[in-house]
Amino acid sequence: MSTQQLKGVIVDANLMTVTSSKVEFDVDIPSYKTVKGVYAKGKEIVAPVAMWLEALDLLMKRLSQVPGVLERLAVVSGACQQHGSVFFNANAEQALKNLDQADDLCSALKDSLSWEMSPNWQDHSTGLECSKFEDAVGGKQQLADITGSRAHYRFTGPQILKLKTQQPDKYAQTKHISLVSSFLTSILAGKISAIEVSDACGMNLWNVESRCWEPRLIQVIGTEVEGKLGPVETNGGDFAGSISNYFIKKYGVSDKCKINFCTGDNPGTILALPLQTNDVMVSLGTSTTALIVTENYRPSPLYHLFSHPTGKGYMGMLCYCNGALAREKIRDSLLPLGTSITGDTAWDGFNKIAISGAPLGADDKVKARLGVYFPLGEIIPDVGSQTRRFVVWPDDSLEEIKTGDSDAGTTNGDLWRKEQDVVCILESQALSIRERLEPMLTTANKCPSRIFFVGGGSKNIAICQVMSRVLSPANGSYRLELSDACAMGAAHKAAWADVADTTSWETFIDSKWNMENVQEVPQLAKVCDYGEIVPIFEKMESQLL
Ligand code: XUL
Repeated sequence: MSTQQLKGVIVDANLMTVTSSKVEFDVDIPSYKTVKGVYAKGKEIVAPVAMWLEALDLLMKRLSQVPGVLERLAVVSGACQQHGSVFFNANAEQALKNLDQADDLCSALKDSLSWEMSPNWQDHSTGLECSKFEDAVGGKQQLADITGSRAHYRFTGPQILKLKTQQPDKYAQTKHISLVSSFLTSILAGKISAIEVSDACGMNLWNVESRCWEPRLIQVIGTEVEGKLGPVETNGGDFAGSISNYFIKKYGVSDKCKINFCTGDNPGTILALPLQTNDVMVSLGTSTTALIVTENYRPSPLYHLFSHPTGKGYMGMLCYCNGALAREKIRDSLLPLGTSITGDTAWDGFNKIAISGAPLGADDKVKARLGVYFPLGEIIPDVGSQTRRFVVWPDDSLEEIKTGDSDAGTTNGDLWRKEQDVVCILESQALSIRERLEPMLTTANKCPSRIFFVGGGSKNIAICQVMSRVLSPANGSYRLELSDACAMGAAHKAAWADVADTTSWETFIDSKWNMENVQEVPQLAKVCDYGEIVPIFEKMESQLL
């Protein structure tokens, strides 16, 4: 259940796709008049819960039109937009139990919600509430230490506090609070179901290491909230129960079908790939995201740590605002003034320099060139929009090169030719990732085991090669086209749950995943030790703050 669509993917026991279907909220259920699945009013962004119920009915109808599929369905799981919450009132429990007598989900549950809306992850309206969460435990770092993240507007705890403060009647009528994921589990199982452990880490309420609701944070809202939240399921392979009779009667789903606990979309995405501990997925889109499977719980206010959705270990998530746009600006700066090239050939010049340019832009005078290319304000580090260039001298001192040119390219004679931005932007983007991954890696050399590049930028092999040279994975870099990653991950989770009694996730995914789907990224000759530059890169970043 994403922000804009609900997708259903059915795989067989070997993870081969059998069929899939989807419902696009704006297009397929236009009566709600959502724009990209939400209603936005200033900083407040919400989605109508009833629309999701209609979407689930419509998706099931579409899937039931494929012969011979639903009657063989063994397990259903899900991956849902994170942080959103659904507020059930006292009618919900009975209404869910009686689902099989209903004509449709929407009319069956219309009187079961204390608030008909669900706060969306794009909401920005909880600044005041966020400070209360951080103050309650002593600051950003302390909150990250406990919950895996500093306070965020979109996180469920601050959103619940806002509802309690601004709409106390609705809060008082709330008997149970679900995340979008546990809401879906509950509908499918026909009973209020527990929040899943990985998604619980997107709330600023859950103590990730102690695996309990954190009393000091519960207290920020009020002790009554713990009862409304209920328990958290920590075993990712477990079942909430059997599928509700509603789906058996109405859509012909097998009566043996079981419901595995649904998780969040990012935890779902990490299950889309065969990632083992110390493997990293780097998504090179408009923004940049890196996901890592880790055994080291090393939180930071700059990124997120969740429990791994299998329930064992953790996953780190680095989200950057800048990515493709910054690279495109450098690419365009190389073209003669006033010209433009579109399509893949636009990258030819950039790629040639990327591959042939000296690592770290080193030459006989300069040890390294580092840069900050942020056309948009950045999250990691938390700074405003800026473009800065620094040279590292042989004694490791840093000197900022003032180019007078804010965005891309410079004509500052010998010290920085605009071509040098090419290697610099790719290496600096990768160094920032490497800096943050290092504490989470348990390999001897603090480098990842494998890297999987996905997203638009991964189609450009030169970009992958230069970034991979910096990240220095011990067991190779790969790239692949990954569409509907979180839905695929949820399907994998369901298939694993069916055998989780006897097979660990790691063994399962390793034996089922077909490495022929991925393309190996040829490694460039390794000619420098990027590990040595990381502390200098950190020093450079500290000058931005
Ligand atoms: C993650 C986040 C988004 C949503 C999108 O913290 O807010 O990725 O989960 O669905």
